[in-house]
Amino acid sequence: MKVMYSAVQPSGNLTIGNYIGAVRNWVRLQHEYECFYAIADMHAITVKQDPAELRRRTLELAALYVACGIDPEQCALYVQSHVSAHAELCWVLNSLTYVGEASRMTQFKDKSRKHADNVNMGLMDYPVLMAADILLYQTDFVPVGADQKQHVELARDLAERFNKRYSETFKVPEPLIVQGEARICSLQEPDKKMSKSDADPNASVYLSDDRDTVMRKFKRAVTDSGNEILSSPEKPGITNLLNIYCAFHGCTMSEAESTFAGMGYGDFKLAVGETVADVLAPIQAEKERLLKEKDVLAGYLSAGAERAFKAARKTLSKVYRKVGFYQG
Ligand code: ATP
Ligand code: LTN
Repeated sequence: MKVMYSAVQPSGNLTIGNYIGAVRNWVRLQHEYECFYAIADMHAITVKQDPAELRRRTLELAALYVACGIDPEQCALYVQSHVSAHAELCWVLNSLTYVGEASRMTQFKDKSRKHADNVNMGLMDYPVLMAADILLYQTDFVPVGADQKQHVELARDLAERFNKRYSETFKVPEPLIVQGEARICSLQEPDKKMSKSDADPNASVYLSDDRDTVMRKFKRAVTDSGNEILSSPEKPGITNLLNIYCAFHGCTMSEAESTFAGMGYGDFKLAVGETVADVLAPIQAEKERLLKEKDVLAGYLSAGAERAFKAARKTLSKVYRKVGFYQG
Protein backbone atom coordinates (compact mmCIF):
# COMPACT_ATOMS: atom_id res chain seq x y z
CA MET A 1 0.00 0.00 0.00
CA LYS A 2 1.28 3.48 -0.85
CA VAL A 3 1.94 5.81 2.08
CA MET A 4 0.32 9.21 2.66
CA TYR A 5 1.59 11.73 5.20
CA SER A 6 0.22 15.10 6.26
CA ALA A 7 -0.14 17.36 9.27
CA VAL A 8 -1.73 20.56 10.50
CA GLN A 9 -0.32 22.82 13.21
CA PRO A 10 -2.43 23.41 16.34
CA SER A 11 -1.64 27.11 15.97
CA GLY A 12 -5.23 28.39 15.90
CA ASN A 13 -8.77 27.43 15.04
CA LEU A 14 -8.97 25.54 11.77
CA THR A 15 -10.37 27.57 8.90
CA ILE A 16 -12.44 26.41 5.94
CA GLY A 17 -9.15 26.80 3.98
CA ASN A 18 -7.51 24.11 6.10
CA TYR A 19 -10.60 21.93 5.69
CA ILE A 20 -10.83 22.22 1.92
CA GLY A 21 -7.08 22.38 1.21
CA ALA A 22 -6.11 19.61 3.61
CA VAL A 23 -8.35 17.67 6.00
CA ARG A 24 -11.23 16.91 3.61
CA ASN A 25 -8.82 15.37 1.12
CA TRP A 26 -7.25 13.29 3.85
CA VAL A 27 -10.65 11.78 4.58
CA ARG A 28 -11.19 10.97 0.91
CA LEU A 29 -7.83 9.27 0.62
CA GLN A 30 -7.68 7.33 3.88
CA HIS A 31 -8.98 4.04 2.50
CA GLU A 32 -6.67 3.92 -0.48
CA TYR A 33 -3.39 4.49 1.33
CA GLU A 34 -1.58 3.77 4.56
CA CYS A 35 -2.04 7.15 6.22
CA PHE A 36 -0.13 9.03 8.88
CA TYR A 37 -1.89 12.22 9.97
CA ALA A 38 -0.17 14.34 12.61
CA ILE A 39 -0.84 17.33 14.81
CA ALA A 40 2.31 19.37 14.24
CA ASP A 41 2.83 20.87 17.71
CA MET A 42 6.60 21.13 17.24
CA HIS A 43 6.05 23.27 14.16
CA ALA A 44 3.53 25.42 16.05
CA ILE A 45 6.07 26.63 18.65
CA THR A 46 8.18 28.32 15.96
CA VAL A 47 5.87 31.27 16.63
CA LYS A 48 4.90 32.27 20.19
CA GLN A 49 2.15 30.08 21.68
CA ASP A 50 0.42 30.21 25.03
CA PRO A 51 1.21 26.78 26.60
CA ALA A 52 -2.28 26.13 28.00
CA GLU A 53 -3.88 27.17 24.71
CA LEU A 54 -1.50 24.94 22.72
CA ARG A 55 -2.43 21.96 24.91
CA ARG A 56 -6.16 22.67 24.53
CA ARG A 57 -5.93 23.17 20.79
CA THR A 58 -4.01 19.94 20.32
CA LEU A 59 -6.86 17.89 21.78
CA GLU A 60 -9.42 19.99 19.98
CA LEU A 61 -7.66 19.38 16.67
CA ALA A 62 -7.66 15.64 17.34
CA ALA A 63 -11.43 15.81 17.94
CA LEU A 64 -11.90 17.86 14.81
CA TYR A 65 -9.91 15.42 12.65
CA VAL A 66 -12.18 12.62 13.80
CA ALA A 67 -15.33 14.77 13.46
CA CYS A 68 -14.35 15.59 9.87
CA GLY A 69 -14.27 11.87 9.11
CA ILE A 70 -10.71 10.67 9.77
CA ASP A 71 -11.01 7.11 11.03
CA PRO A 72 -8.46 6.59 13.83
CA GLU A 73 -8.63 2.81 13.39
CA GLN A 74 -7.65 3.18 9.76
CA CYS A 75 -5.02 5.95 10.02
CA ALA A 76 -2.23 6.64 12.47
CA LEU A 77 -3.55 9.85 14.05
CA TYR A 78 -0.95 11.24 16.46
CA VAL A 79 0.81 14.22 18.02
CA GLN A 80 4.19 15.01 16.43
CA SER A 81 6.03 15.57 19.75
CA HIS A 82 4.97 12.07 20.92
CA VAL A 83 7.34 10.52 18.37
CA SER A 84 10.88 11.70 19.11
CA ALA A 85 12.21 10.38 15.79
CA HIS A 86 10.94 13.58 14.11
CA ALA A 87 13.39 15.77 16.03
CA GLU A 88 16.16 13.19 15.62
CA LEU A 89 15.91 12.93 11.84
CA CYS A 90 15.56 16.70 11.62
CA TRP A 91 19.00 17.02 13.21
CA VAL A 92 20.60 14.74 10.63
CA LEU A 93 18.85 16.55 7.76
CA ASN A 94 20.03 19.90 9.15
CA SER A 95 23.57 18.92 8.22
CA LEU A 96 22.45 18.38 4.63
CA THR A 97 20.48 21.64 4.30
CA TYR A 98 22.21 24.80 3.12
CA VAL A 99 21.47 28.00 5.01
CA GLY A 100 20.92 29.66 1.62
CA GLU A 101 18.13 27.32 0.56
CA ALA A 102 16.39 27.50 3.95
CA SER A 103 16.49 31.29 3.98
CA ARG A 104 14.98 31.45 0.48
CA MET A 105 11.75 29.67 1.53
CA THR A 106 8.73 31.91 0.93
CA GLN A 107 7.03 31.00 4.20
CA PHE A 108 10.20 31.76 6.17
CA LYS A 109 10.43 35.19 4.54
CA ASP A 110 6.71 35.88 5.16
CA LYS A 111 6.79 34.74 8.77
CA SER A 112 10.03 36.65 9.46
CA ARG A 113 8.29 39.81 8.32
CA LYS A 114 5.16 39.03 10.30
CA HIS A 115 7.01 38.09 13.51
CA ALA A 116 9.97 40.47 13.17
CA ASP A 117 10.60 40.40 16.94
CA ASN A 118 10.99 36.62 16.97
CA VAL A 119 12.93 35.42 13.93
CA ASN A 120 14.20 32.28 15.66
CA MET A 121 16.17 29.25 14.41
CA GLY A 122 13.03 27.08 14.55
CA LEU A 123 11.30 29.32 12.04
CA MET A 124 14.13 28.79 9.59
CA ASP A 125 14.34 25.08 10.38
CA TYR A 126 10.58 24.60 9.92
CA PRO A 127 10.83 23.05 6.43
CA VAL A 128 13.63 20.73 7.53
CA LEU A 129 11.48 19.38 10.37
CA MET A 130 8.68 19.01 7.85
CA ALA A 131 11.03 17.04 5.57
CA ALA A 132 11.87 14.80 8.54
CA ASP A 133 8.13 14.23 9.18
CA ILE A 134 7.57 13.16 5.60
CA LEU A 135 10.73 11.12 4.99
CA LEU A 136 10.50 9.09 8.22
CA TYR A 137 7.48 7.21 6.87
CA GLN A 138 8.82 6.45 3.35
CA THR A 139 5.94 8.60 2.14
CA ASP A 140 4.69 8.42 -1.45
CA PHE A 141 2.21 11.33 -1.34
CA VAL A 142 1.79 14.48 0.73
CA PRO A 143 -1.70 16.04 0.42
CA VAL A 144 -1.33 19.77 1.17
CA GLY A 145 -2.59 23.16 0.07
CA ALA A 146 -0.65 25.03 -2.63
CA ASP A 147 1.27 27.10 -0.04
CA GLN A 148 3.18 24.01 1.14
CA LYS A 149 4.42 22.90 -2.29
CA GLN A 150 7.81 24.54 -1.85
CA HIS A 151 8.33 22.69 1.43
CA VAL A 152 7.51 19.33 -0.13
CA GLU A 153 10.01 20.16 -2.88
CA LEU A 154 12.69 20.72 -0.24
CA ALA A 155 11.82 17.33 1.26
CA ARG A 156 12.35 15.79 -2.20
CA ASP A 157 15.69 17.56 -2.62
CA LEU A 158 16.89 16.42 0.80
CA ALA A 159 15.80 12.83 0.13
CA GLU A 160 17.69 12.80 -3.17
CA ARG A 161 20.74 14.44 -1.63
CA PHE A 162 20.86 11.91 1.20
CA ASN A 163 20.34 8.96 -1.17
CA LYS A 164 23.14 10.21 -3.40
CA ARG A 165 25.57 10.81 -0.58
CA TYR A 166 24.92 7.67 1.48
CA SER A 167 23.02 5.26 -0.85
CA GLU A 168 19.29 4.67 -1.40
CA THR A 169 17.45 5.26 1.90
CA PHE A 170 14.44 7.51 1.44
CA LYS A 171 11.47 7.33 -0.88
CA VAL A 172 11.21 10.64 -2.80
CA PRO A 173 7.70 12.01 -1.98
CA GLU A 174 5.23 13.76 -4.31
CA PRO A 175 2.97 16.63 -3.27
CA LEU A 176 -0.75 16.02 -3.89
CA ILE A 177 -2.48 19.30 -4.54
CA VAL A 178 -6.11 19.56 -5.63
CA GLN A 179 -6.30 22.28 -8.27
CA GLY A 180 -8.62 25.23 -7.69
CA GLU A 181 -9.55 24.18 -4.17
CA ALA A 182 -5.91 24.40 -3.11
CA ARG A 183 -6.10 28.05 -2.16
CA ILE A 184 -9.06 29.50 -0.32
CA CYS A 185 -8.45 33.23 0.14
CA SER A 186 -9.14 35.75 2.89
CA LEU A 187 -12.67 37.20 2.85
CA GLN A 188 -11.22 40.64 3.53
CA GLU A 189 -8.12 40.58 1.29
CA PRO A 190 -8.90 38.04 -1.44
CA ASP A 191 -5.39 38.17 -2.89
CA LYS A 192 -4.05 36.66 0.36
CA LYS A 193 -4.61 33.08 1.52
CA MET A 194 -7.09 32.51 4.33
CA SER A 195 -4.99 31.73 7.40
CA LYS A 196 -5.88 30.53 10.87
CA SER A 197 -3.47 33.01 12.42
CA ASP A 198 -4.87 36.10 10.63
CA ALA A 199 -5.37 38.90 13.16
CA ASP A 200 -8.64 40.00 11.52
CA PRO A 201 -11.38 37.53 12.60
CA ASN A 202 -13.57 38.59 9.65
CA ALA A 203 -10.91 37.44 7.19
CA SER A 204 -11.30 33.74 8.02
CA VAL A 205 -14.26 31.43 8.55
CA TYR A 206 -13.44 28.96 11.30
CA LEU A 207 -14.80 25.44 11.45
CA SER A 208 -16.05 26.38 14.92
CA ASP A 209 -18.10 29.41 13.74
CA ASP A 210 -21.83 29.10 14.38
CA ARG A 211 -24.34 29.80 11.61
CA ASP A 212 -24.84 33.48 12.58
CA THR A 213 -21.12 34.14 12.58
CA VAL A 214 -20.65 32.38 9.24
CA MET A 215 -23.48 34.43 7.70
CA ARG A 216 -22.14 37.69 9.15
CA LYS A 217 -18.64 37.04 7.77
CA PHE A 218 -19.93 36.21 4.30
CA LYS A 219 -22.17 39.29 4.32
CA ARG A 220 -19.09 41.40 5.07
CA ALA A 221 -16.86 39.67 2.52
CA VAL A 222 -15.29 42.16 0.11
CA THR A 223 -16.47 41.91 -3.48
CA ASP A 224 -15.30 43.57 -6.68
CA SER A 225 -16.57 46.33 -8.93
CA GLY A 226 -19.24 45.46 -11.48
CA ASN A 227 -22.20 43.18 -10.79
CA GLU A 228 -21.53 39.96 -12.65
CA ILE A 229 -20.87 36.74 -10.75
CA LEU A 230 -18.02 35.33 -12.81
CA SER A 231 -14.63 33.87 -12.03
CA SER A 232 -11.82 36.03 -13.43
CA PRO A 233 -8.43 37.43 -12.38
CA GLU A 234 -9.99 40.93 -12.26
CA LYS A 235 -12.54 39.69 -9.71
CA PRO A 236 -10.53 38.08 -6.89
CA GLY A 237 -13.30 38.54 -4.29
CA ILE A 238 -16.09 36.98 -6.40
CA THR A 239 -13.75 34.26 -7.67
CA ASN A 240 -12.85 33.30 -4.11
CA LEU A 241 -16.52 33.13 -3.08
CA LEU A 242 -17.32 31.02 -6.15
CA ASN A 243 -14.40 28.73 -5.31
CA ILE A 244 -15.68 28.31 -1.76
CA TYR A 245 -19.17 27.56 -3.06
CA CYS A 246 -17.85 24.92 -5.52
CA ALA A 247 -15.77 23.26 -2.81
CA PHE A 248 -18.66 23.09 -0.33
CA HIS A 249 -21.50 22.39 -2.73
CA GLY A 250 -19.49 19.96 -4.84
CA CYS A 251 -19.86 21.47 -8.31
CA THR A 252 -17.72 22.92 -11.09
CA MET A 253 -17.00 26.61 -11.60
CA SER A 254 -19.22 26.82 -14.69
CA GLU A 255 -22.11 25.13 -12.84
CA ALA A 256 -21.73 27.66 -10.02
CA GLU A 257 -21.58 30.57 -12.48
CA SER A 258 -24.83 29.48 -14.13
CA THR A 259 -26.54 28.92 -10.73
CA PHE A 260 -25.81 32.54 -9.78
CA ALA A 261 -26.18 34.21 -13.18
CA GLY A 262 -28.22 37.41 -12.77
CA MET A 263 -28.23 37.33 -8.96
CA GLY A 264 -27.05 40.36 -6.97
CA TYR A 265 -23.84 40.24 -4.91
CA GLY A 266 -25.78 40.41 -1.61
CA ASP A 267 -27.95 37.33 -2.28
CA PHE A 268 -24.97 35.47 -3.73
CA LYS A 269 -22.98 36.00 -0.51
CA LEU A 270 -25.91 34.74 1.58
CA ALA A 271 -26.20 31.61 -0.57
CA VAL A 272 -22.48 30.85 -0.16
CA GLY A 273 -22.78 31.38 3.61
CA GLU A 274 -25.77 29.00 3.89
CA THR A 275 -23.94 26.30 1.95
CA VAL A 276 -20.89 26.55 4.20
CA ALA A 277 -22.93 26.65 7.44
CA ASP A 278 -24.87 23.51 6.40
CA VAL A 279 -21.63 21.54 6.02
CA LEU A 280 -20.13 22.82 9.27
CA ALA A 281 -23.10 22.10 11.57
CA PRO A 282 -22.76 18.29 11.80
CA ILE A 283 -18.95 18.51 12.13
CA GLN A 284 -19.33 20.88 15.08
CA ALA A 285 -21.86 18.65 16.83
CA GLU A 286 -19.60 15.61 16.47
CA LYS A 287 -16.53 17.53 17.71
CA GLU A 288 -18.39 18.61 20.87
CA ARG A 289 -19.49 15.04 21.51
CA LEU A 290 -15.93 13.74 21.12
CA LEU A 291 -14.48 16.40 23.41
CA LYS A 292 -16.69 15.07 26.19
CA GLU A 293 -14.93 11.69 25.81
CA LYS A 294 -11.35 12.80 26.45
CA ASP A 295 -10.16 9.28 27.37
CA VAL A 296 -11.32 7.88 24.06
CA LEU A 297 -9.48 10.65 22.20
CA ALA A 298 -6.33 10.13 24.27
CA GLY A 299 -6.55 6.41 23.42
CA TYR A 300 -6.68 7.17 19.69
CA LEU A 301 -3.64 9.43 19.98
CA SER A 302 -1.53 6.95 21.92
CA ALA A 303 -2.38 4.09 19.56
CA GLY A 304 -1.51 6.41 16.65
CA ALA A 305 1.83 7.40 18.21
CA GLU A 306 2.72 3.76 18.76
CA ARG A 307 2.08 2.90 15.12
CA ALA A 308 3.99 5.95 13.94
CA PHE A 309 6.89 5.21 16.30
CA LYS A 310 7.32 1.69 14.91
CA ALA A 311 7.43 2.90 11.30
CA ALA A 312 9.67 5.88 12.10
CA ARG A 313 12.19 3.83 14.11
CA LYS A 314 12.87 1.62 11.11
CA THR A 315 13.86 4.57 8.93
CA LEU A 316 15.79 6.33 11.69
CA SER A 317 18.01 3.34 12.52
CA LYS A 318 18.81 2.93 8.84
CA VAL A 319 19.75 6.63 8.69
CA TYR A 320 21.91 6.42 11.82
CA ARG A 321 23.73 3.41 10.37
CA LYS A 322 24.30 5.09 7.02
CA VAL A 323 25.70 8.33 8.43
CA GLY A 324 28.12 6.34 10.59
CA PHE A 325 26.69 6.68 14.09
CA TYR A 326 28.21 3.88 16.18
CA GLN A 327 25.49 1.44 17.13
CA GLY A 328 27.37 -1.19 19.19
P1 ATP B 1 -0.85 29.54 10.04
O1 ATP B 1 -1.72 30.69 9.70
O2 ATP B 1 -0.75 29.25 11.51
O3 ATP B 1 0.47 29.53 9.34
P2 ATP B 1 -2.39 27.98 8.20
O4 ATP B 1 -3.82 28.37 8.30
O5 ATP B 1 -1.62 28.43 7.02
O6 ATP B 1 -1.62 28.27 9.53
P3 ATP B 1 -1.30 25.35 8.34
O7 ATP B 1 -1.33 24.60 9.61
O8 ATP B 1 -0.02 26.00 7.96
O9 ATP B 1 -2.44 26.41 8.28
O10 ATP B 1 -1.77 24.42 7.16
C1 ATP B 1 -2.46 23.21 7.27
C2 ATP B 1 -2.87 22.71 5.91
O11 ATP B 1 -3.93 23.51 5.39
C3 ATP B 1 -1.78 22.75 4.85
O12 ATP B 1 -1.89 21.62 4.01
C4 ATP B 1 -2.07 23.99 4.07
O13 ATP B 1 -1.58 23.93 2.76
C5 ATP B 1 -3.60 23.99 4.10
N1 ATP B 1 -4.11 25.34 3.98
C6 ATP B 1 -3.91 26.36 4.85
N2 ATP B 1 -4.55 27.47 4.46
C7 ATP B 1 -5.17 27.14 3.28
C8 ATP B 1 -5.98 27.86 2.38
N3 ATP B 1 -6.28 29.13 2.60
N4 ATP B 1 -6.46 27.23 1.29
C9 ATP B 1 -6.17 25.93 1.06
N5 ATP B 1 -5.40 25.19 1.87
C10 ATP B 1 -4.90 25.77 2.97
N1 LTN C 1 3.80 22.95 7.65
C1 LTN C 1 2.59 22.26 7.35
C2 LTN C 1 2.13 21.35 8.45
C3 LTN C 1 3.00 20.18 8.39
C4 LTN C 1 3.02 19.22 7.35
C5 LTN C 1 4.03 18.30 7.71
C6 LTN C 1 2.29 19.03 6.17
C7 LTN C 1 3.96 19.84 9.28
N2 LTN C 1 4.57 18.71 8.89
C8 LTN C 1 4.34 17.23 6.90
C9 LTN C 1 2.60 17.95 5.37
C10 LTN C 1 3.62 17.07 5.73
C11 LTN C 1 1.55 23.24 7.04
O1 LTN C 1 0.61 22.83 6.45
N3 LTN C 1 1.70 24.46 7.38
